[in-house]
Amino acid sequence: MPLIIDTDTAQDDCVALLVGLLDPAADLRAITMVAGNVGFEQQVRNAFLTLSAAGRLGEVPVYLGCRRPLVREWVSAENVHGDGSGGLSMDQEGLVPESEHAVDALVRLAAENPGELSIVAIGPLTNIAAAVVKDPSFAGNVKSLYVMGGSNNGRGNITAAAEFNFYVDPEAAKAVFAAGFDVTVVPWDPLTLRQAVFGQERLSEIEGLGTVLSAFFTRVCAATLEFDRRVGIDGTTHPDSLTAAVLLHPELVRKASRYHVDVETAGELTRGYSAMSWGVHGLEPNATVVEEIDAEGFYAFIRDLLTRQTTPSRAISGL
Ligand SMILES: [Ca+2]
Repeated sequence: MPLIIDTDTAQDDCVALLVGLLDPAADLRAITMVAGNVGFEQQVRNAFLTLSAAGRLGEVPVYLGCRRPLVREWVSAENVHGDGSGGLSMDQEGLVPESEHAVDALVRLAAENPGELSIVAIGPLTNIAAAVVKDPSFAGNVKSLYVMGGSNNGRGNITAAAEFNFYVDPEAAKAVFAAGFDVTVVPWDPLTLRQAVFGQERLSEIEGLGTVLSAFFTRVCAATLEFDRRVGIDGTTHPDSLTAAVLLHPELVRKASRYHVDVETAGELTRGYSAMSWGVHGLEPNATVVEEIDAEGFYAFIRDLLTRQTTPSRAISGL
């Protein structure tokens, strides 16, 4: 399946990139970077690190996109993710992103392959919204848009009401849901929080695989695991890799329903809140929201991916 991953690369974004890079079902055409989790340049380093860990450095182009939200100041999640790669480092000499802007690349690639490309958007939706503004035919050219964001009438993570990606750029998220994409949403709560958490037993099993990728996974998830435990989540969370996985393997979805999704931009306490209306409020559905997955199947999918032997394209210090 031809796809683009739009990412604020840190922690589970790295795992999602591994899915795009290594799953035989995936044909990853581009990585586009958007302001989100950690500093922009660090996110780019994390993406190159992940490409190297997968043994695919230089094979998939990295495009740099919007460096801040549409109208707001950037908010980071460095308190959650640290540098986003567990302190791993690599000589980045000569690694150059594409010169074309990510928004231009998104518009161009979608127009060159109308109805064929899917986008997995696992950061704030700034690049996607900008592409919609730039090219009114963009939404129609994209086959399907898979969004990690919001909560389905559940808890936020950055505030009580809001999930991080929608909180950081609520105007972008609102614009994307109004743009007419064929959109599928993987929300934070209840889906990710209840079904895509890897507890100690699974983490030990992954660590015991003894591959480059299992060591990479353990390192990039370490800071987030520490944070999660402090806030009462008993394991690592995988919203981004889950989003990529359900695009490539729809059989992992046990239940999904049509909703009208809109995003709060004006609320005093609810900036970035996702209002997911389940069909009784007279609103036309505009999104499919994943409600339940095959949790064991998802874990097995990630574990099997990490079992693969790879040779890093460049030496990674810390692995
Ligand atoms: Ca992300």
